[in-house]
Amino acid sequence: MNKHEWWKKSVVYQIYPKSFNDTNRDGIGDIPGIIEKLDYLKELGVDVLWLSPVYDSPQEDNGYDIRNYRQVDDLFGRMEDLEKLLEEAHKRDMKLVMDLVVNHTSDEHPWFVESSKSKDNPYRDYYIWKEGKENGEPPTNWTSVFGGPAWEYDETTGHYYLHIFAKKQPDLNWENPKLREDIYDMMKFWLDKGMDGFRMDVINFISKDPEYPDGENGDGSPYFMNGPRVHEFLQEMNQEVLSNYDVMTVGEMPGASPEDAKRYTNPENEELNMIFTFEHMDLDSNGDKWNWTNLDLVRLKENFEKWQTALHGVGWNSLYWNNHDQPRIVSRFGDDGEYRVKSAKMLAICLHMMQGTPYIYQGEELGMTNVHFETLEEYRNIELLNMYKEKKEQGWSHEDLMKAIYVKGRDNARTPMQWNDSENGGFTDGTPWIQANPNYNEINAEQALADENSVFYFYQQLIRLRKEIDLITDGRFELLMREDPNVFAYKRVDDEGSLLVVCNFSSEEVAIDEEVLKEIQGKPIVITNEAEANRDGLASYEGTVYRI
Ligand code: TEU
Ligand code: CA
Repeated sequence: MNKHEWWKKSVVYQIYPKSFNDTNRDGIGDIPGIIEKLDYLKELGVDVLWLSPVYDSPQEDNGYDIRNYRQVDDLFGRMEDLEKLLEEAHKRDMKLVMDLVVNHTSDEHPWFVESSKSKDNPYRDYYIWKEGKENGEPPTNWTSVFGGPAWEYDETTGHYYLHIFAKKQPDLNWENPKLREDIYDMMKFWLDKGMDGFRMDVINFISKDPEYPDGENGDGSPYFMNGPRVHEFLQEMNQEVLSNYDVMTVGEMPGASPEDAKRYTNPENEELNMIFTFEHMDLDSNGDKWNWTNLDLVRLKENFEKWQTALHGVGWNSLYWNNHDQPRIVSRFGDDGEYRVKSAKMLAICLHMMQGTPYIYQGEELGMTNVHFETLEEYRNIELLNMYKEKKEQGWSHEDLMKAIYVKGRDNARTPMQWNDSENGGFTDGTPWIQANPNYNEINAEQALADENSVFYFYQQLIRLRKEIDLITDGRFELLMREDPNVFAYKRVDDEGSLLVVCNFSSEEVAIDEEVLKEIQGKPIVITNEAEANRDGLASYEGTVYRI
């Protein structure tokens, strides 16, 4: 590992600013609110902070629709606040990574306003405009990720523009070299301020199939992802911008396979440091994410094994259970009732002992859970609100829809961070933009900091172990007990020895395979969530790591 690869030994903490900490009582988290909590984050021990977008935006998709890339949204504060945050983070030896959303902008971005004016406007080719089909239908049958067609007809010029996400999020045309230059300049603007890198939103969507064929899956995939020029664009971006700074990059990439990931993250290709895969997040649904099913642990294990093995010695993995788009992991693959604390710790062990850079999403370190709002009116997220309408028309019942929202809705991740047991969990003294999860009385940072057995201190310990034990960063991955439906067991191996990780994903006591048992008998424990570890089997939701 060379010194520029500091991100291999780092743990990243994702902040969703809108829901983190409000200081001016408008019910919306803000940058001064983040500064206030830097010591808390330092105490946790994370190395890098990733901020979801704080740029000027009409907030159709909570800032993933950017109107001005070089300005901070008033909602969150001013540029001086952001500069202060950067300075204060650096003072504490933490890095700050920005969200880079360049597959699309807001339709209120001046580029788009110009682009829509006429077919010969100088900004016309900044976006993807096409004529409709002869029969009057949109250019392709692609649908938007947020429902409805991915094309919007524009009266002024009689053409359609492409929006893979909301209507208010038109896709940029990366085929246009002028657009690319403008993006690179904007990236330099932030890196010259001292920012430490970027998380790149749906960055594998920037190259589309130039033929624009109709999609076979009814949604346009695979034609809008991993297109023919994506590697070329990323290499150019690296050449023009990234290679001149000591920064980290992580590309969010729905629909990327381990083979794709090898190309994106192999340092020889000079593209990105790592990517976010979606494969492990899609295992508990059938196709459409709202058609949820229970998790089959055997498939989850296979999937991690595939990624761990494919990228070992070639590229680099990111490791995550949670982000602002995903339900809370303790409610999803753990138990948010009786075994909340225990299962949250087990899940943390399971992920953090793998090879890659772990990401912690705000509140994960407290074992925060999914939310069950009574009425649809309490929800805010555009994706789930659109989905509700669309599926209602298709005949889904209200009950089934609410259930799907409880299990899969993105607002599960977006309820306010729970700081203490005062009103709104201490997030705001005003009216929060989205209600707090009522369990803040019991689950909150103040409580966690006062309890030495909390999930918080467990994460702290895991982060520390990563600094102490090189095997965690470097070792190769070997899956054990492959067919077992409840136990996720694996080894991390190098020349010096190995770590053996056993995790019970069930509330039952379960047995361990003979061979594994032999290996761990009497061996020192590195970390465990179980007081009586090292018996013949595993207790409910036990997670234990042995040094072999
Ligand atoms: O997400 C990309 C993405 O594909 C998700 O929309 C995902 O499919 C969905 O959340 C599953 O429910 C990124 C951002 O993380 C997300 O917040 C944005 O809404 C989206 O891009 C558009 O910028
Ligand atoms: Ca505020």
